[in-house]
Order: sequence, then C-alpha cells, then structure tokens
Amino acid sequence: MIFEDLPTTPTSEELIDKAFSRAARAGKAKGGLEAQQSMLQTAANIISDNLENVVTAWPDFEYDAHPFYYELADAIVDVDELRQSLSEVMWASRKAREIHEEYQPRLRKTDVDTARKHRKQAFARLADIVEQIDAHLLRINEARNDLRDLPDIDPDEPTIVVAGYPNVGKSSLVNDVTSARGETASYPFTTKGIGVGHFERDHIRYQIVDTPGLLDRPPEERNEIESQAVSAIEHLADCMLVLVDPSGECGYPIESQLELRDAIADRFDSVPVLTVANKTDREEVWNADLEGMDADLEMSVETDENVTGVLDAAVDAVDYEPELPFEE
Ligand SMILES: Nc1nc2c(ncn2[C@@H]2O[C@H](COP(=O)(O)OP(=O)(O)OP(=O)(O)O)[C@@H](O)[C@H]2O)c(=O)[nH]1
Ligand SMILES: [Mg+2]
Repeated sequence: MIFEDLPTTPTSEELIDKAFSRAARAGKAKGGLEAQQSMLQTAANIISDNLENVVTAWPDFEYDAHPFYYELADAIVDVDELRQSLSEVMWASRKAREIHEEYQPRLRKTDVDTARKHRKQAFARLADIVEQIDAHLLRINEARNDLRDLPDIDPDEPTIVVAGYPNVGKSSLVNDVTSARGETASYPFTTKGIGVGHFERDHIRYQIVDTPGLLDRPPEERNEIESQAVSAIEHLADCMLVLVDPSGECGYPIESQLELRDAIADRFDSVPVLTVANKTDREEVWNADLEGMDADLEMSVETDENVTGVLDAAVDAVDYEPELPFEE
C-alpha cells in the first residue's frame, strides 16, 4: 500500500537536538576555525537533509496515488493542507542551506572568537527556521499515522464490492469464497474490520471486499468522511453485490434493504449492481416474492447453495479483460 512505509516525521525539537548535538561532536574532533566551520556545516546539513527527506518520502498524490487511495486519503487528511505543510518543510530545508552559505565565509580568515559568535548566530537562525515549521511537522506526522492504516487493497485488481445492511451475510460470503482466510483490513474511520478476500477464475485473481460501516445503511446516515470513502469505493468497484436478507432475520425490514439497494444502484450508476437474496435456507424466504424485489440471484452461504452461481455472475459482470503483455 502506497502510504505504508512512510517514516516518522521528527518534531522540530528532536531535529534541533539532533543537529546541534552532532554539530558539537563534529566540533570537538577539530580545533580553531575549522571546528566552527565543521559545526555549522554539520548542523545545517542535518537540518536540510532531514527536512528534505520528510518531503520526498511522500508519494506524489496526483501521479503516484491511485484515485481510490487519493480519495480515501483525502477523506482522512485534507490533502491540500498536507501539501501546504510539505511545501513549508521544503522551504525550511532550502533556508537551512542558505544560512549555511551565508555564514560560511564569515567563519574564514577571522579570529576564533568572531567565528564562534557568527556560528552561534547561524545556529540561532537555524533553530528559528525549524521552530517556525513546528506545526507543519506535527501535521505531517499525524497524517502519516492516519494513512498508514488504510486498508491494503489492490485498486488495479478486478474487484467485487459487497454491500448490504448489517447481518445479511456479507462477511460470511467473503470468508466463504476467499482462498486464504483471515485477511482483514481496516478503515481508520470504522471500528469494524473489513474483510478482503481473493479467489481465482481462469487464472485471473479477483478481489472481493466487504464494506461494514460504509455501505450498510441509508446514505443520509453517513457522515462526511464515510461519504467520501464511498466515493473512493467507486474507483475500486468493478461489480457491486448488494446482499438482502428476505427472511428479515438480520433485523431490518426488506423494504429498507431494497431502498438501500436502490440508493446504491443510483450512486454507482457506472458499475453493474446485482441484488442477491441470501439465506434461502430459511423458511421465510421460500414464500418471499423475490421477483418483486428484482433479485438477480439467490443463494445461501450457510448451506452453500448457489454461492458459485453468484460468483460466476459477478465475474461476468466485471467482464475483466487482462492486458496481454505482447498485444499492441
Ligand atoms: N440462515 C442463514 N444464515 C446466514 C446465512 N449467511 C449468513 N448467515 C448468518 O447471518 C449472521 C450475520 O452474518 P454476517 O456474515 O456476519 O453478516 P454481515 O453482513 O457481515 O454483518 P455486519 O458485519 O454486521 O455488517 C451470522 O449469524 C451468519 O451465520 C445464510 O445463508 N443463511
Ligand atoms: Mg460483517
């Protein structure tokens, strides 16, 4: 995942401490003017290099982040604000180099006391620059902590997204079809772990993603962050399975479940949306008017009835054409 390996960002205090203590050590190894020059060079380099590294560790949101991750990231941290902070840090990095260049000549061809006075002045200015970006460093580190936990999903794999009210059987389905068990990912804004499963058809790997806390209730109940996460899912989904439980065992009347289905179909109008009636093993479902619900498919995950049929339909709907390496 693109934000997984971001390093921690130092605080301004940590960076100043590090720069000045290394500088002191560098100074001790030498004497006279050389000691002052070496101290300045060490402090300025550590500051400008560390700050530059803070910035370059980040991917370019526009070019390197898949729209899915871009939108998810933007739901959690304001990307424009983050960019602003990164550019302030870059400014400070350049400024540290400038201070080095400005003071370096003053530490030559002079007496040691004067040189020490200039070097101290340079240190004060370096510290001042780093303190000025204190809030930006903190914000960048917070963003890093928030984004590190985004779900590990491959946005380029053909993906089936499973939606529906709580308790309709979403997780049961994802767990049932997925080859390797126990894969879960988390969105930082829901407490529920989301299941991410994989299965293969004709040597193509399909990803199947659970959406508890996101696509499990009416749109008007979503907060702003959740709504934006739903937009992100639009970039991810190649097919949407809306599970309904006509038995009502899930605790939600079928009318509400169908309203959610309609809202999802409206929202994801560029994605094939299939309505799947689950729990056909339950007696209440036998007499239910599945046609009246516009159910495309029925299944029981519990008794493994037609789960394969549902996957087949989803794979058909995804209609994925692998890119062949030698095709022009
Ligand atoms: N009878 C019956 N029960 C099922 C079936 N599929 C799932 N269940 C049961 O329904 C309950 C809820 O299933 P989950 O898979 O946890 O539902 P979910 O949609 O993931 O629920 P949330 O994670 O809360 O959104 C569990 O007790 C399952 O055992 C089915 O086909 N038939
Ligand atoms: Mg679940």
